Amino acid sequence: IILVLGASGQIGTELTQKLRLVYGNNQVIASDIRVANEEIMTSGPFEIIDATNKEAILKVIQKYKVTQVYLLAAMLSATAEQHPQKAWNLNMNSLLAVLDLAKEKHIQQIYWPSSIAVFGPTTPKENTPQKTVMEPSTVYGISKVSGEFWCNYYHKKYGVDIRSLRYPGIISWKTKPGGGTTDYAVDIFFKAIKDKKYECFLSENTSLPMMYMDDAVNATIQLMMAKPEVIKIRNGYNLAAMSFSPKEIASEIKKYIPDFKISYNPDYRQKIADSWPASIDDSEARKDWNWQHNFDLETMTKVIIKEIQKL
Ligand code: VAH
Repeated sequence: IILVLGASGQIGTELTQKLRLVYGNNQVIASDIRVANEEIMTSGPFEIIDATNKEAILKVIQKYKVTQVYLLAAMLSATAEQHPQKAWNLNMNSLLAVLDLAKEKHIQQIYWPSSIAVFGPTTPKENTPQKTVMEPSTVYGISKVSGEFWCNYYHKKYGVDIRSLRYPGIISWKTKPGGGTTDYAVDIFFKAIKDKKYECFLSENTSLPMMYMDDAVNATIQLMMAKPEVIKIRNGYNLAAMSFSPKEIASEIKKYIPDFKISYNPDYRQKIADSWPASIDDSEARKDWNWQHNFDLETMTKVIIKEIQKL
């Protein structure tokens, strides 16, 4: 039985939907601090859980005999800069609660997302390697790099089967993201179709590692299904699919909406984006458990435009 913490979020929503498709609706308990979308609420069990409350999580684990937890509850980079203490509390205490529940053998396996945000201004920007300098300059990045070291510690010391991926910016159309720096790449599609124009909060040549939601969800489930012996990295696999700048995604959108106009008005999120790599080397994931992305900028743009126009 699987419990998803943070099932109302951008990734949590689509991950829950895919897990229910793969394992069956009643095998996947969705939970969040707030209710989820209609489909999540009606297609299988749902529980309101504060992911930082270990006792509350344990109660649901015992109620449904949960064996695996996917912890997607977190506060993302832009919001975390506005509420540092709240972000640290949510991002760290939810992870430590779930790690302890695994150490105490209440659950057998954990998925916890890390992020390219673990890298900072001193990290090599191009083709960033799996092992390199990690000096994050954002609250979110500090929580993710700390989380990575805790995951490694609990695996080495207590044998906890924790698995993790350093997600790039994730692009989706079904669920709006909340509070991320890469969220411009989601919003731009909706604004291009609705208004034929978009004012971007990052500068035009800000190239960032990105991935279409379907690739991120499939990578997550593929990692959790892999045999333990092939998992060589327990703090967070680099994961990549593409990199693009606002200028590049705008010109791709123009192939479908020729009179689309983009303007640039960088705000505080520019500093966050500038601290992150431009591209990632994910050869370890491709080697250890056959990771392979399916969507690049062209194929992703084609799908998203088509799907939003159907809404
Ligand atoms: C954010 N989407 O923008 C998240 C992610 C690498 C970006 O961490 O905060």
